[in-house]
Amino acid sequence: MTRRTVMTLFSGPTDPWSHRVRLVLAEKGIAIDVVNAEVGKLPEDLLELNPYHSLPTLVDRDLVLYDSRVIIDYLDERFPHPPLMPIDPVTRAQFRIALYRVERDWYGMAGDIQGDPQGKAAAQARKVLGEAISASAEVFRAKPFFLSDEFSLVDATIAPILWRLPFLGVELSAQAQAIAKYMHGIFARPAFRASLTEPERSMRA
Ligand SMILES: N[C@@H](CCC(=O)N[C@@H](CS)C(=O)NCC(=O)O)C(=O)O
Repeated sequence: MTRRTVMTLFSGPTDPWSHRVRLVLAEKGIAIDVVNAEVGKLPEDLLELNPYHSLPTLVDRDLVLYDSRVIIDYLDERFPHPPLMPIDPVTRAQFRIALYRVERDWYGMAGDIQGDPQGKAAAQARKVLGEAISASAEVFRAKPFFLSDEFSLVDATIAPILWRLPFLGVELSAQAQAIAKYMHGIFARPAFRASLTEPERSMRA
């Protein structure tokens, strides 16, 4: 096995779960070796390290982490500045519920679309995902970030899905201007630009 001296992230170049980890790394300015990988053709050393053979996977010396949520929680604790979660227990719990729902619902539906774009499930997922995101517009009206004046792990989780909407064929309702404004702000961040791979960049030409 190759000796890795810095942290390594095995990342899918178009995978939204990998994208949120790349975004957290960029927001915190963490230097890391990003290795592009593809499920089904994973490097030999990764197959040994991660029993689920999934992306993303983070290797930090002897520590091997998989599941993007475990990875971003580790990064936020290991590199506390800037903090990407609120301090107060009630607000933390609200942010965790938001993460849970976006992971389950939005990522779930995006996965249904990407898995079989021409299928029946994809057509239904496009409609339901568009409605779900549009219905959340109110949340983005009052503050520049998700219920906050600061960028958080919730924003890092939402942004990869919003970036992919045209690519996924998902449309938002005309009433969702607050989301358009939110997207504009997030996508203009230098860290967001830095988080994008080449194929992701071309999802919004
Ligand atoms: N909950 C996981 C989901 C990641 C995921 O679904 N990754 C896909 C790549 S898009 C994968 O590795 N699939 C192969 C597998 O799980 O066997 C996470 O957050 O990391």
